[in-house]
Amino acid sequence: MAQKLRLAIQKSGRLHDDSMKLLKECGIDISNGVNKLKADANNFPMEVFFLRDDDIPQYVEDGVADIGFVGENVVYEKNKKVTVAEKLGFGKCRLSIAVRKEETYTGAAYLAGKKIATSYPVLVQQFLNQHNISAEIHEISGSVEIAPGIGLADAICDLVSSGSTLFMNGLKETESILQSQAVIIKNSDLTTEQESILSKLLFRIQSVKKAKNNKYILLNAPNHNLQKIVSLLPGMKSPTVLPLAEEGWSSVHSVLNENEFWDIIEQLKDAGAQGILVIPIEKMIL
Ligand code: PRT
Ligand code: ZN
Repeated sequence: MAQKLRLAIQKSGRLHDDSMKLLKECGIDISNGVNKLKADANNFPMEVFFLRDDDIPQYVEDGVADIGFVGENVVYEKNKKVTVAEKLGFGKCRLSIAVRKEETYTGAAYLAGKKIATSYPVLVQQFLNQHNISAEIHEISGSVEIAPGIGLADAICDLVSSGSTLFMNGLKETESILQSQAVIIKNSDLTTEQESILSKLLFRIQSVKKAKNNKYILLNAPNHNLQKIVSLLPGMKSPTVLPLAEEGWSSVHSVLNENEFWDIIEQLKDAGAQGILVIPIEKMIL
């Protein structure tokens, strides 16, 4: 029987929906069993396991799952024998030190001799070692942000995204020790067949990610400034230029990167471009 790739994703929580969405965008249909422990993909040689995120690195190291979608914060805290194969672009957050807002934080040295509450003892200890600081780490598994308020700790180290949890608990973020996002991890002993399925999956994921970072742009350009407008638009190879029914005008089609988008739009308008349409791209294969 042909082999399947076994993927572990979070059963429920912050990474679940984005993981499912990414699979869908990759054309992988696993609509048949989200409430079960595992589900088969209908149209891709893959089986999906739904697990707690903390357990995913262990399952992948042991080869119970071949690959997993999980946050870098979990990968580096658990420190299992797995390889990061690709960043996924969702679940972005940072692991940060925070103290009571009225404290004066003078840098990492502030933490010397202090008590730090965290669910990430391994990463916090690494940070302290890098700065040659000794402090007491108090490991707790949830609601870390209340620790300073109840006198359990002087500082905390926890995940932050918007910062509102810290703010509501009278804390301020003072130092980031890790930037994190969801990644694919893989077992180190995949068979050739499994590696080949993984390459297909990675190819699809990269196409989806590229498409998200780019927009398709259409505009009308006066022919007298066509050269200038085309030079502003790199495109995948070079922009497409088609004559408009109206004499003296052309339609120009191209692809623009999200990062340079607003800059270039301004320059295009200045060069006389009109009727600019910007359209999302679903997949992009170079
Ligand atoms: O049940 P299971 O063990 O699977 O889930 P979990 O409760 O351990 O994890 P979950 O679902 O909360 O988070 C899963 C992953 O999402 C994390 O491991 C991170 O990789 C990622 N992620 C991204 C976050 C956040 N952003 C985040 N903001 N995980 C947690 N938070 C928490 C943080 O701990 C704090 O309590 O949100 C709060 C801070 O958010 P802001 O917006 O107020 O700053
Ligand atoms: Zn968890």
